[in-house]
Amino acid sequence: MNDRVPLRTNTMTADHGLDIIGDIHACADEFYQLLDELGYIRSNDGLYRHPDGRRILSLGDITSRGPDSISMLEFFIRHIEAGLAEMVDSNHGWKIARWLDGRKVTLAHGDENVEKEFREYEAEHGKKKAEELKERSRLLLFSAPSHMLVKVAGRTELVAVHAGIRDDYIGKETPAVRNYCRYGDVSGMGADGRPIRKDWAGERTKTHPLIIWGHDPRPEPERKNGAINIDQGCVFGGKLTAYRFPEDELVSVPAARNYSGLDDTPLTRYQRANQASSQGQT
Ligand SMILES: [Mn+2]
Repeated sequence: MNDRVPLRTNTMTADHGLDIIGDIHACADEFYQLLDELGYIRSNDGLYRHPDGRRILSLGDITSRGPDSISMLEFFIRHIEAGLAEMVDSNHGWKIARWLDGRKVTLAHGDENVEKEFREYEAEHGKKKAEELKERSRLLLFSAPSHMLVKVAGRTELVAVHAGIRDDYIGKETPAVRNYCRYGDVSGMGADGRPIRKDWAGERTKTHPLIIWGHDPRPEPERKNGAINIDQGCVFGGKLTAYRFPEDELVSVPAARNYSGLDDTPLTRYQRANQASSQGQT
């Protein structure tokens, strides 16, 4: 159904614990630092394993904007194959998948960095190796489920999704559901040319299952109506966050710097908007 590439499973159990990771955006240094903080240890085969058997679940957008997209693609290809990690679909992931599939797409918003990294990879490792990695990356990204159901004793206790989900979409994989999970509740474009993102979590009327999401950065993790945003804009100089399940703990590492090349970032816009609204309340 997903461009002839079968989807991976959309169900996980959390027997030994899960570490759900927010938007990495090619920030490999911070990602490996976070794995270290979470207790993962690099084995001789190059794979990161947790002594308690915990697993990694990425909310997607592992590439683009930051410096190390290929490193993150290779990490998730290898760790998903080894059963040590999983990853859901995302807007940048979907764009890169279509680019790797030879579709006509415009690479922008940091996706052009991925193309540049693949050119450099080919110059260093040759065309054959580059084509192999591109094909494996294409399969990795196209086979990602739109959202992950985390089951405890057969019941869905947690949903991990990139940009958001409606409660009546949970467990479904239609084009509308997949689109919503990638981009969230978007209604047209604002005057600044950016998509208007509606506050789907704020409008949520249920509090179960717990929904862990990213995509829309804010300076601190935000809990709202049984949903937790764990995108702290690492690539914009914020933090990379993990949500530990079932411990219900948040662990973040600070970004070494703002990698995005932008002065006006989602984090600065968030701060401006919140200053404006708190001044409006006086
Ligand atoms: Mn995103």
